[in-house]
Amino acid sequence: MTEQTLFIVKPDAVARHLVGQIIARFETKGFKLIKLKMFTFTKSQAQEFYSVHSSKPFFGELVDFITSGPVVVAIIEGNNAVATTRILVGATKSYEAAPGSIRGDFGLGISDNIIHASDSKDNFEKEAKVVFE
Ligand code: 3AN
Repeated sequence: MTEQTLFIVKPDAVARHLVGQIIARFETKGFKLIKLKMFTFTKSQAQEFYSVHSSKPFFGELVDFITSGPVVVAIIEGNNAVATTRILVGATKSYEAAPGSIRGDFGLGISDNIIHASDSKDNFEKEAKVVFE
């Protein structure tokens, strides 16, 4: 079923000049780019974006990291976009992510884990509002 999702190339990956390679993975897989933007999160935008994690011990670290430099956010469209994107992204802890996944191939960190992707249609809609409106 054709649907949309959102991913964010995080500050670590932008700083390491991985933007092109990461976007290419989604285009090669068959997804269509719908929106693309480079920007830097403000603190309040980051707190809203990650509000589902506000009670977690790593919330402060998460907000500090995502606001630490520019990010690239994309909305993509294609078959089964939400779940398939999560497979392409890989496990949260990059050092455990499977080779072949984006985190598995490009990083070792947890906060600095290369890429964010919406984990549901509801969260995609909420996240798209925070970053594009
Ligand atoms: P994912 O990004 O794989 O959906 P979530 O939703 O469990 O992972 O966590 C959101 C973000 O919070 C992760 N991308 C990661 O940057 C950060 N995070 C998750 N677990 C930890 C942790 N134990 N320590 C520090 N940061 C974490």
